[in-house]
Amino acid sequence: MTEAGILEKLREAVLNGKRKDAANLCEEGLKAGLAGKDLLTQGLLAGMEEVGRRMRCEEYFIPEVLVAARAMQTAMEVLREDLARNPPTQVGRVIIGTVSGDLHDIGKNLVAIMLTGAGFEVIDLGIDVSPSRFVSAALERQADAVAMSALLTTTMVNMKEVVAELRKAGFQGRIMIGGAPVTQEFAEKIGADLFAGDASEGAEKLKASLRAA
Ligand code: B12
Repeated sequence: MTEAGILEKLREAVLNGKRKDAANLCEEGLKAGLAGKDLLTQGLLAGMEEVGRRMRCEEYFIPEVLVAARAMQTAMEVLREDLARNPPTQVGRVIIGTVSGDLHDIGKNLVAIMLTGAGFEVIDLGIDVSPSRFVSAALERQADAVAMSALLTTTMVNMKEVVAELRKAGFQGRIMIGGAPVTQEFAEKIGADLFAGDASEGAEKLKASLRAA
């Protein structure tokens, strides 16, 4: 198979959630002399980008996104060693977590997947993340953005404190929020920079916002 053929098949394998095919194609690509970062960006991430587009058009739903993400993660294992030697250029570094008191993480995990797919380095703090943990991670890891998720009307209010604490600590990056009860109006009210209604839109908006900076 030609190099272009391998990349195209890899993109399709992610799109169709074929994890064994994706892993085998990465092995074949490396053997054929393709760079790990090209297999990542032009194969795996290109596939995830299309997944995001299909999700926005409601051609793909959560199950398709999750199998695509699993295929991407399996194939990434094959590339790990090569990528560690020649790391790809990152779009930016994002700290993500579900806010204090909230244990819902399915949406947050989807956002992390789509951000990774868009080329971000994602540091996932998990669930029930306190404002001080968001702040220390953002500063210590010199993040370009902090992304927060909340699924409860009783916990979304905790986002306000995180925004205030981040600003007080001098954090200069973008702050993006989302989750079922969260709205654009709420984001403006608490001083967050960005709101998105779904994971794919979130990745696109953050990328565009950092590019414009
Ligand atoms: C699964 C679920 C649970 C699971 C969570 C498992 C897990 N690992 O996440 C369990 C069983 C643990 C649970 C517990 C509870 N739950 Co619950 N749960 C749900 C349920 C059924 C689905 C949520 C979900 O995962 N949706 C799918 C994901 C993909 O959607 P999403 O999170 O909204 O994410 C999308 C967008 O919002 C966006 N997004 C999300 N986060 C972010 C972040 C950023 C930065 C961006 C850009 C975008 C973004 O992107 C995603 C799509 O691409 C909802 C009902 C529903 N249908 O929504 C109730 C629901 C959220 N739960 C509810 C409640 C009340 C509870 C409990 C309090 C129940 C109880 N009495 O114990 C507890 C609270 C526990 C806690 N402290 O958090 C209520 C909330 C009501 C409210 N308005 O506050 C809901 C709405 C059910 C209801 N109708 O009453 N729950």
